[in-house]
Amino acid sequence: CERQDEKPFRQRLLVVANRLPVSAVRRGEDSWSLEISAGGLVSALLGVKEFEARWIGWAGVNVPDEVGQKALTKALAEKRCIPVFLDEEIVHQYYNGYCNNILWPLFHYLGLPQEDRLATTRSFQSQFAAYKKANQMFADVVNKHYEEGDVVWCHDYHLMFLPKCLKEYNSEMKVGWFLHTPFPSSEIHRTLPSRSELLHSVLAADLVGFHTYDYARHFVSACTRILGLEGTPEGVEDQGKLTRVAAFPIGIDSDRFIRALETPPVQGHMRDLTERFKGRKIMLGVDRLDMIKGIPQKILAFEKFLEENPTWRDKVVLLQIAVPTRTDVPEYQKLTSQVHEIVGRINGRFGTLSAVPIHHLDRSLDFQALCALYAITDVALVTSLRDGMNLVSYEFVACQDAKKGVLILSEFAGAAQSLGAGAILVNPWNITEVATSIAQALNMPPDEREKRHKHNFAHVTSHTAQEWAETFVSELNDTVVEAKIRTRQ
Ligand code: ADQ
Repeated sequence: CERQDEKPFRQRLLVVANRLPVSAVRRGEDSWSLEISAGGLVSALLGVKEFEARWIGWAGVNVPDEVGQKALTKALAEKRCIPVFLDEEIVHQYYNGYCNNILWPLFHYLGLPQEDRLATTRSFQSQFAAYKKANQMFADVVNKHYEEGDVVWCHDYHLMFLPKCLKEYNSEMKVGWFLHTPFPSSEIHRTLPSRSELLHSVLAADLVGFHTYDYARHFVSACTRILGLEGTPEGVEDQGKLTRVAAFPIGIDSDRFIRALETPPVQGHMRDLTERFKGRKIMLGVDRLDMIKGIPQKILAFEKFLEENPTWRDKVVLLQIAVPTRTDVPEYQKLTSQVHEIVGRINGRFGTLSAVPIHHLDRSLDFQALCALYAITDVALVTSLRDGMNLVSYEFVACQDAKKGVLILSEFAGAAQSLGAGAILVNPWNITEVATSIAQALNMPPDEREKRHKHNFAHVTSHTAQEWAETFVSELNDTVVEAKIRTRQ
């Protein structure tokens, strides 16, 4: 959120997201240290420099005492961040429960939880109540800091109830809402008990954005089929009020990656890594350790490739870097153990005294190490089972202008629509197909690699995070002006 140069800002922007872009660690009664956290939304919005942005969100910690809250508020203010304080019970019900256990899997086509029906219904109701309460708490903080003319940009499935709460405070507030995950087919959304209330709340926004036209289309279909509203080419109409619905595919700050490659620390990392894996082709996976990322499927496909291509066994290595997330949720703990078990088995099966085929790290890498890894990679493997966009694929392409490596990309990632022509697209559920694609990528002739890379590099460097944010905000401004004109007519 900080700005380096002196150009005047165009407008004040209140970015509201569940998490602030920093994690706070308490060092004493009134002292805190702040660390930037990894994640797609953070990466994208760090590239946005045109607006005087304030970020409103939860700092990821429970701060029950007033002294701690005051000190944290002060420390965050220096980073232009404003905290929303949520207590443990709300976090448990709203964040772990409704957001991560219900909406996240549902929006990624993994369905609703399959527990005992009655228990699910009961916990569902209390979780939805907590979700609404938490959204209201976000709205209270936004309203306190709102100044006339501000643009309020709400992010993601955690805050679907927020547009309604904000408009109830002030119907003149310019409110946009953007979803970073897929919006599923209306037949999937239809299974959600609170389906209608959530759709109505989102429709209170002036502008609703998605990564792809498909997600936007699914949302409009849900509104027409479930709510019986009218879909128009611009969006959805409800009792004369038009909510504009459109696709705004996100990008990255590609220059930041390209510039980093020239810096001594990144060059140093590149030399070390190249030396470390000399004589072997490098395949790379970088993901949050989440079930939607298809990490077990990816590793099993790599095993199949090794099985079927014995001559490659000592000539290729898979580096899988997985940042642990939501570590207190049992499904995520199970996934970590499952990945460790598969990696251990495959390394036992194909490793030698001097080398193993898979290096798996459960941790976040710093920006320089990440850039170096992207740059020395021969083949990147993005095998998400579903993914709103997937920025790792963009970051890899940005760092590959020298090497022109190959991107293997899931057809179920939003990025398949923008990078599909340059990548090898795969169905991540089809292990055999992914294994065959690995062989195709490793054997691809240089002229074909160059042609594919050129296409993707042109896209990644011309569709940036900055352009994404500017387009969304200017569309939001225009939408509000047009709505006023329509009302006057
Ligand atoms: P994510 O699910 O977090 O984002 P993605 O878009 O791939 O997924 O972004 C991950 C970000 O975290 C990247 O910037 C990457 O560099 C970083 N990261 C991942 N693993 C890392 C590691 N081990 N070390 C350091 N950094 C790491 C959500 C949606 C996506 C959507 C984005 C943005 O799920 O579909 O693309 O928001 O809208």
